[in-house]
Amino acid sequence: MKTTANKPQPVELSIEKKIKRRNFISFATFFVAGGAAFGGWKWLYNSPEEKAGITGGARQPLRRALNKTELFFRRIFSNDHVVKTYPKERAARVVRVNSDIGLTDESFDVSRWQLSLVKKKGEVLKINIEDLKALPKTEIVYDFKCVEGWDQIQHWAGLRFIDFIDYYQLHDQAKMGYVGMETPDGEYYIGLDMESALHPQTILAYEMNDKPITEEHGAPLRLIIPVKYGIKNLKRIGMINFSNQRPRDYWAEQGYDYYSGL
Ligand SMILES: Nc1nc2c(c(=O)[nH]1)N[C@H]1C(S)=C(S)[C@@H](COP(=O)(O)O)O[C@H]1N2
Ligand SMILES: [Mo]
Repeated sequence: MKTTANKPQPVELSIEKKIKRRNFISFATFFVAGGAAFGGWKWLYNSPEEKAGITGGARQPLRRALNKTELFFRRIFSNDHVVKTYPKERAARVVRVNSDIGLTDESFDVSRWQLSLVKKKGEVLKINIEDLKALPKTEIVYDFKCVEGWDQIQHWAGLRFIDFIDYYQLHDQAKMGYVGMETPDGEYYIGLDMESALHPQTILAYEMNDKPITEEHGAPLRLIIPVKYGIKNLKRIGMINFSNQRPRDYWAEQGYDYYSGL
């Protein structure tokens, strides 16, 4: 290795000059930022409060900022954000079973199951599993996450929700704010923001590990929505509807975050 001794050093500002310059910059920054902060605070203090409501009491500009932040996060965590996927070999062979609310009705018969698609109030379309299986199939292998603290790489397949929307001509419904889904007995129910429902990885699943979904995992049709925690992944879908108001949601009623996004 060569030594580099005796090389001329680059000319530098003297230490003292550097300190002076830094001090000037920090004082200037302090005054400008401080002034702006005070002005901003006065502006905020004098601005009207938003109307009373659930979030009532916050100054309007703050609420606007909060609403924007929420929208911003909902955007990134929905369509622009794709959940990490894995090769098939990484998928668990023994898939964890979590809970069975809405799956306990003794009279339920998978072979007679039909999906009720509520297009409008009073306009219900009944759909068979074969109808859905005839449409393009999409597979996904990803890390399924439950709020209770476990996760597992799982392999699911079915019809993308966005393809379902397209095939059943639900474009007007897709302009609404929310999708609601319930088990046939109405015991378990979820509400989804439309952006997450239309996410390209959201699937109406009928297969797990290349076989029809078993009853405990939600046969014949369950929701797989990788941008959300497990609680939103409704097993045994009986009904799907659309609305501009938040649909009822089982776990949100128990105090969990309505969006439960990842
Ligand atoms: N109908 C129904 N769907 C459900 C649940 C449930 O209790 N009933 N539990 C949810 C929760 S909390 C999780 S973590 C996943 C678990 O799905 P799995 O049993 O296939 O692992 O299903 C979700 N969907
Ligand atoms: Mo869960």
